[in-house]
Amino acid sequence: VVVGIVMWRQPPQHQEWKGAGTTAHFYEIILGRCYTYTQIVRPELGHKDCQKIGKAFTNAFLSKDPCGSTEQDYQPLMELTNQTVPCDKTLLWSKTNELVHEYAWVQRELFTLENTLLGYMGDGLRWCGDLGSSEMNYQSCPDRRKDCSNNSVSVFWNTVSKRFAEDACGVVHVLLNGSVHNTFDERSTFARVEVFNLHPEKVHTLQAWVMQDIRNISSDSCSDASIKNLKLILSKRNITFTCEDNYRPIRFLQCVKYPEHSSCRSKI
Ligand code: N1C
Repeated sequence: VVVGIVMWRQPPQHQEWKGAGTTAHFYEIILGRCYTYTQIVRPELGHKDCQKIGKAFTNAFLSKDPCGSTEQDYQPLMELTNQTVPCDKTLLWSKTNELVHEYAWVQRELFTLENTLLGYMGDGLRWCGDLGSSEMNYQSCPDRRKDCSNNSVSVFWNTVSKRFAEDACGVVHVLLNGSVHNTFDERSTFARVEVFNLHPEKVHTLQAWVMQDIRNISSDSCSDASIKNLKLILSKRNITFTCEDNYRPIRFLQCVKYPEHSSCRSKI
């Protein structure tokens, strides 16, 4: 008689993806951020129900295929987190994540998406669920390029960015990066989603501030081909476009970081 012990490898509890998994303590983080935002950052939103909002957030993706995420999945969450941004105070950005938030931190009346409740809650986090489980997948989540574009995180940003642009009114500002190959990148959320969801009846002008890396300033970026493309798209949409290179107030922020740089050394 042969007595064999068969060692079974534990099957993976979740599907395996190429991207990093859900941020550890995701639920606690979004719940905490919701309370911080509605109680401390904007107490006028103190009536929002963070327990409900937290549940709606996780219900948008738990027990679902993380590569089949849809705008509808996030609708209940969207309805619980509506918020008004005053006209002329919307600040969009593309490839200037750090600088734009430094500027919004100083110019407190300006709103980037991360200065609204939903953007604040989701900023920098990763999350996904699994069709065959009611748990979050902390092991891996779909990578936007290697797995699928309709993943829970990308669909979230597409959905909230769309609403943010639709809600904007007056002059809208955008902070662009003049030191990358495509300053206006057609694949970016700004280009794909936000530009096309500004309402021309409410938004008369898009004003771009194009900032270059202070360590290698080249010729002006507003005359760049990709910016001409943005101007063309907006003129077809009946929105006036203005562009300013190296906007001084934001240059000062760059000078805080590199005070010894030649373009920062003149005495004001
Ligand atoms: O694709 P982008 O920039 O043009 O997206 C930026 C644009 C902003 O105007 C925001 O309103 O779209 C909105 N937005 C965010 O606020 C945001 N926070 C974090 C879009 N994406 C956001 N993220 C994550 O960064 C998200 O995972 C997305 O894929 C990147 C976008 O970075 P980008 O290319 O610099």
